[in-house]
Amino acid sequence: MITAYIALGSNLENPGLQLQRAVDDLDSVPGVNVTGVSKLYVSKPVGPQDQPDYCNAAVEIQTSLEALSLLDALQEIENNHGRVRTIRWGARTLDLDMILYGDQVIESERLVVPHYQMHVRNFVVLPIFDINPDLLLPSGKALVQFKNELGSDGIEILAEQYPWL
Ligand code: ROI
Repeated sequence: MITAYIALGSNLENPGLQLQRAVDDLDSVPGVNVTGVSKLYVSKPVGPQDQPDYCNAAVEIQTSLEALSLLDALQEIENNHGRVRTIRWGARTLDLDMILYGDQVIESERLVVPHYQMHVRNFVVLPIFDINPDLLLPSGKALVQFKNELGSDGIEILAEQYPWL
């Protein structure tokens, strides 16, 4: 079993509900068990500003799936939530990003873990910190160090405890 962390984001069509349903969808994937869920956050868009605020959260899972099979499962859930890929960094109904997959470092065409922008995104780091404040990255760096560097500009807690809504 591998412990992995998935970041969730949505800014269209009832974002909080999109994320809540996505947690349940993930837990029902064969070979995936959700073992931790963060608080629910609302955050200002990073990237183009002419789009709605985001809801963000993260989950910890235990999985028997290979990394690329897990990626397939995440993309299938995104598609089931009506995700359409139009403009880069544009609004979306559901984004599921694999942030960490055990302590593996993967740099393939389809998948890069640890996620290459996690250290600049407080909407990724804060939710994972909720679940595991002692987490160490494959580099040996502590998650809390990212959290302290990033601060909490542009992000607020919407709900403390899953189920959030
Ligand atoms: N901004 C915020 N606040 N939250 C996100 O989940 C998010 N996702 C993205 C981009 C467009 C980069 N901006 C975001 O993909």
